[in-house]
Amino acid sequence: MRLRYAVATAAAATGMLATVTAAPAQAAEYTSELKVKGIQYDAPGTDDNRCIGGNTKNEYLTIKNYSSRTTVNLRGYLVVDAAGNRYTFTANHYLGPGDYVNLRGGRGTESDSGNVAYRQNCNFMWNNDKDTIYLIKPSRARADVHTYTKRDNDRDGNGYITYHG
Ligand SMILES: [Ca+2]
Ligand SMILES: [Ca+2]
Repeated sequence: MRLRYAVATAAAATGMLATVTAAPAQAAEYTSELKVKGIQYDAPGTDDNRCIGGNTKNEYLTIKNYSSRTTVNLRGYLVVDAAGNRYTFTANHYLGPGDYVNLRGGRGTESDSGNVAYRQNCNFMWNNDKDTIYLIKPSRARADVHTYTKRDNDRDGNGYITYHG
């Protein structure tokens, strides 16, 4: 019985994530303080996923607090790509109004003063041709979602796309 309960719970959790990531809603505007400011989805140079000497750290997502008065803790927020790869912010990370964090690939130390967090994974997360970025609240509600293709959304071809100014 206990095992059956655990399996059911896991299935429910999986279903919830599937619901969250099912249909990209590009046009939707979310009433979220935190949004995706932009993404360096294609790190400059040739992709090299070695932890030392590679360039995964130069692939990053910028999450910014667009509220004028509310401080938001990033803890429990989730970032997911189109393939279901995910990263969860597990440490407290308080973003005041206008504050931001760059979520970089590779390994490093999360730092509020340096506005940086690391996925602690040296593999690239964001596809260089096309992908979808899901920023999910701890409640599993969507905070922000963007789908891109290199051809349509990165006209100058520098690997960076701006979403919110
Ligand atoms: Ca990439
Ligand atoms: Ca660009």
